[in-house]
Amino acid sequence: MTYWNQEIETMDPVRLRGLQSERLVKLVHYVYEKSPFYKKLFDEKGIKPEDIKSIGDIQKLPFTYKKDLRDTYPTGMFCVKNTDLVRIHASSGTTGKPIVVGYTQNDITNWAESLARGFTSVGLGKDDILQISYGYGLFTGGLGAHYGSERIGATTIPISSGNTERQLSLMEDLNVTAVLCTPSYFSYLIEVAEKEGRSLKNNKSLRVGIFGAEPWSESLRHRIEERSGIKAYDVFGTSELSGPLFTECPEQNGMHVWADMFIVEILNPETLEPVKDGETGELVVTTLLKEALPLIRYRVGDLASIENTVCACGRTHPRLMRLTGRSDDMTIVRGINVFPGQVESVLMKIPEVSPHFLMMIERNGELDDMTVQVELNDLASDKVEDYNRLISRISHDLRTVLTLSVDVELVNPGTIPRSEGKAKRVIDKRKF
Ligand code: ADP
Ligand code: K
Ligand code: ZN
Repeated sequence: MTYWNQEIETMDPVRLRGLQSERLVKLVHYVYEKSPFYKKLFDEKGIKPEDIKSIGDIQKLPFTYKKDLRDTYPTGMFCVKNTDLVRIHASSGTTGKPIVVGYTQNDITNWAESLARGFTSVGLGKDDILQISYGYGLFTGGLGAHYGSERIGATTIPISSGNTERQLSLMEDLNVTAVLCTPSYFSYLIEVAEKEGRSLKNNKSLRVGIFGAEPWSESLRHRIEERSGIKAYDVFGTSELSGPLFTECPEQNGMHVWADMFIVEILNPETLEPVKDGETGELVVTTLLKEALPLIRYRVGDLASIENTVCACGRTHPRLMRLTGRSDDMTIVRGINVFPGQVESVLMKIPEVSPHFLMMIERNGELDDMTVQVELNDLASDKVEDYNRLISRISHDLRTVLTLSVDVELVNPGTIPRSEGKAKRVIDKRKF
């Protein structure tokens, strides 16, 4: 077992909590002093930095929201002046007006450190060749992964997303060992490679994929691993917390949240009380070391669960389990909560369909109707009876998982638009 930073990664949980306490106390003084936003927020809530004596006091601190970042657009929540900034990124704006985030030199270093730990844990190092197929630019995916890759001394290919033919050629020509991109884009790479008769399964060097930036299911992981012969790991991050940050270890059982840098709380969305280990709730994160844009009890907007037990890999840091979806990704159809991830998990158990699908929601009179467009792949038969059987199977499985009847429409291979970054799954035509 290799570690990037064994002392920290395997630190005794009690000492780790002590370190968190120490850093939280410092953070509270730091933001109060440096940021008019936080000073005002604390004053309004009647909180003094001195009130926070340890991590046990964290619940006294106010929450912060994406809305705060939007209201103070572009840099109103920053704690440093331009002199100390070295980088700016912006969120992809999936759910509204984009937000701007900034980094000091130390912020970039710690970000790369987070990823270096994760990359090392899945066996990547100096001898590896990493193809970074996340978008480069304002999106944090490309440059974030790039700095992590360089940090471990891997040969880094900054290809960015898109230009699928070239992705496949370079992958072969340069003996790439790991690819980093969204799971939906990698599914597309697999598909194009197969179509061109150069299935990734026959690629001898490629062995690891680190996929994230959007929700994906365990069944899609199996599909990807089976069709490409690689090991596929999940990575989580958001622009506000830095970008891609937490990666799965070889256990493939949750992403290690680096507790020396972040405090994670999972709260019941109604009571805002902490839920039990393993229970799903709202993800709330406090950044312990960020200088430019530290966040206190930030309501990320994702539903998640964590496991605090020591991992079989030896790492003591909590694991963020696979995310069901962001809370604002959830659609309510006939009063039932529906996540695209649920649909994906059903579809990926059916060999004849591709990972590309669309959920179309309409209102007919008083009722919501959802149609799931499911794309067939080359394994599908063109006999009418098979076609009908497939429709009934998918409808049945979706009804079981969603507890909702939906229409299923099968479409030909290649019909649903492909995404080079985050996939768009829901088309909601209802007017509210
Ligand atoms: P935007 O919020 O505009 O999409 P980001 O690129 O910062 O901008 O997206 C971060 C969000 O992407 C997370 O809050 C989460 O909802 C989603 N996300 C990122 N990685 C994963 C992952 N591995 N699994 C599920 N969702 C993820
Ligand atoms: K500068
Ligand atoms: Zn582990």
